[in-house]
Amino acid sequence: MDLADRAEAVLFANHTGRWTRPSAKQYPHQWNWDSGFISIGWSLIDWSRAELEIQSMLEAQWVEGMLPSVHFDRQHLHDYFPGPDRWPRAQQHVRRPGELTSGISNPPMLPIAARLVGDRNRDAQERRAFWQRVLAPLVESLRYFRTDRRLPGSPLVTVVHPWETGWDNSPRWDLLHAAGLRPKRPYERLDTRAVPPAQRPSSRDYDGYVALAEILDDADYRLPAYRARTPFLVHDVVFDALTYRAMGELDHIAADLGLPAPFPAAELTEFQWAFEEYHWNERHRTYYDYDCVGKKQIETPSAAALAALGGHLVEDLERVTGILEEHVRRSGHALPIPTVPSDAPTFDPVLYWRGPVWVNVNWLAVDGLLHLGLEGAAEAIREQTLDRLDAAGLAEYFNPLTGAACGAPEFSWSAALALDFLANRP
Ligand code: 9WN
Repeated sequence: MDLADRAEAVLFANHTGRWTRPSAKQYPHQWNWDSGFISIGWSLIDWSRAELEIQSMLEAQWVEGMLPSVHFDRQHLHDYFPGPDRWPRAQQHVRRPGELTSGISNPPMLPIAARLVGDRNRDAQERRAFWQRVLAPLVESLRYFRTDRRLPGSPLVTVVHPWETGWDNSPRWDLLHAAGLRPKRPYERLDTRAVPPAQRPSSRDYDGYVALAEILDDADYRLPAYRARTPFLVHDVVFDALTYRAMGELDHIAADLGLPAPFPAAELTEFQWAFEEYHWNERHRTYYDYDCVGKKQIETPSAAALAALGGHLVEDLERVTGILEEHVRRSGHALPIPTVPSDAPTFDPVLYWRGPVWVNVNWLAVDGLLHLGLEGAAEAIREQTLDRLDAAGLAEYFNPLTGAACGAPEFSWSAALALDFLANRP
């Protein structure tokens, strides 16, 4: 079978009837940012499933507007840790009775996907009907960041948990280690049953993740109460960049429907200025995350600034080529882009977000480079990523030194984004 057929087969196999699991064994529920990427893949082969993917995620929305990171499947509550019992108060926030969710959000890929999925439907009536159905809840999901996730003086999104960023154990979040948090309730991990522990976060990482979830739940997910007790509050460069893009995409959808812009231009400009102020580092000439507790940038080498190009708010070509060249040089000129440059002391070729190649990171970088007209660089990354997938399979992530598949096999966003890469070849 060729790569496109294999990718289609993965999506069909992971589809539950309501949504697409990231992977059958390791991640048996619906994940928010995964569903964004996955719907982009579905839009190429079965448009109605792309719409269903987005609608299903919206069914997990909170009364405050938040779209949670995980939408649980009741049939698999014993197959994944942490389940909804680790987010008990979260269940009181869910708008639709009966839905079970996590208590944190995820990078807002869903509004971006809604725009791309809509554009792929050539029937203008169907496209508009879809956009009419999803626009209001998607706008609410971004407004939530403004109303419930802002710190005084900054319009950027305050991210409360490494799981919220989707880059769980990235060295970007190693500041959590210093806090030495331990959960109150004992717990048992399930993630190392099917994937080797050397490819998964450490016990110390999990102690921190579970303890933060407890603090969040005790605070009833309210930022002021959580802020008083947590060591972890960040402005994530990828999250902020995607939020900026998401606002613009919803403005585009609203304009198409003849509605006023939900996010006025002044708001976008204010966000862009703050992005520059908090994330740009003149000395290292790159974009870093910002630690809102320690009130300083997190100067950790990673591919985050490249993934942030998918947010379409970095326009300075000199900066972009500098960041890309530096990352590639530090990684022995190997492509696709690893999550951490291979010469960094924190680099580990198989350990999850601490070095391996992830398809979504490369997809976001390619999308951003194309947006800036840097076709040559974009095509090189796209072709190398497709070669890797073709050779090693549609796995969750890859060893950048050997090309070997790591993590869960038959991973949905790897399949979905492979389809998109193939469709976008010139
Ligand atoms: C925790 C589903 C998710 C991705 C994340 C990835 C991983 C979960 C886990 O899987 O996180 O949310 O159990 O490790 O880090 O990016 O959305 O694919």
